[in-house]
Amino acid sequence: MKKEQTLIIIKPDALQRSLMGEIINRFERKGLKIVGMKMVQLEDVLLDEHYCHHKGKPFFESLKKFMKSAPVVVLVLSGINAVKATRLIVGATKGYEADAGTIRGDLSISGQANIVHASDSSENAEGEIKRFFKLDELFEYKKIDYEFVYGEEEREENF
Ligand code: 3AN
Repeated sequence: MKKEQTLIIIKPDALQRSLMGEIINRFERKGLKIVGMKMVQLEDVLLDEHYCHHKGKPFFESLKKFMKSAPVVVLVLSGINAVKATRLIVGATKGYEADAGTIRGDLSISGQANIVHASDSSENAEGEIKRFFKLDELFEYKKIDYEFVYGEEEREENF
């Protein structure tokens, strides 16, 4: 168990389909703490970096076009094992394969328009958070439900 931060992108399809509140609500209800949140228009330089593992694949240009088609909302979530916990809530990459109960399983049926991005490892999360947020856009604060979201042994100062 470790305290982690992870990066979420709420994609243009979620914005167009009025699903942003529903998605943020699911992360909040889980007990994840929002420590950064803003709306941004993505551009090529950042997308080339973020999706470099897909460069050269047939869907790369279309993925970039989709990600630029409307603003996105980026969030940094904090919590115990936040990367894995968040990936479980988000579900498998393709909406038509994702389990019911997950964000993608419940709200999408596409491989590309799959509602959210969530960092897939602690190392990638660190790099992605730096890519999208300046230090002064991330916040440290105590949330009043903290003692009920975690057990005594799991709590630490300034979680
Ligand atoms: P995940 O978002 O689950 O980590 P990745 O990193 O493999 O999955 O894919 C990044 C994004 O690229 C996906 N969220 C999706 O929008 C797009 N993508 C992945 N595979 C495909 C595909 N076969 N066809 C179209 N778009 C895809």
